[in-house]
Amino acid sequence: MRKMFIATAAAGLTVLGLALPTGTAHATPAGGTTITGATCDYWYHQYGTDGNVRAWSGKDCTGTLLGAASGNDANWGDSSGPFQGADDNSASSVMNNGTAGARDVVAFYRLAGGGDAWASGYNCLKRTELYVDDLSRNSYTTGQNMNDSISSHAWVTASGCSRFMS
Ligand SMILES: [Ca+2]
Ligand SMILES: [Ca+2]
Repeated sequence: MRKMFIATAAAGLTVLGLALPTGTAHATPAGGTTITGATCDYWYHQYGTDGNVRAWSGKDCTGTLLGAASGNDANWGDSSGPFQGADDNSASSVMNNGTAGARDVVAFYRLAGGGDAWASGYNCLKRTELYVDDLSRNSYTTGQNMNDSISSHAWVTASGCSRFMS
């Protein structure tokens, strides 16, 4: 029994010893990039308040710049406007480079369809929030996660939103 106990304890230590460095190695680069928003910070300083909303395929404003829009786009998956085709259900980070005004908040919708999309879930990004480097931290008014699921957007007033992204 004693011999068996020692063997088990040793095996347990080996598992811990192997698991800790591996877990740390994986968590640090990914977590660091996501949390600091270093690339989003860079792009925000490039674009400033040029009047557009932007979205990227990757987290922290990396991957493909899906589009930049000074107006609304009621369908990110159609063949017109600043967001088209594969832009639908692809955004993992977004930025509000809007200029101060009445409609300087961006509402992102889970579905396409303009005004009709409100009921299917939305969440709003204020100018003062600047950007969201990881959409998976946010959810729509209907509860669904926002990562890889935005299908349309519109510039709205803050008073028109009941939920804000962070
Ligand atoms: Ca994505
Ligand atoms: Ca479109």
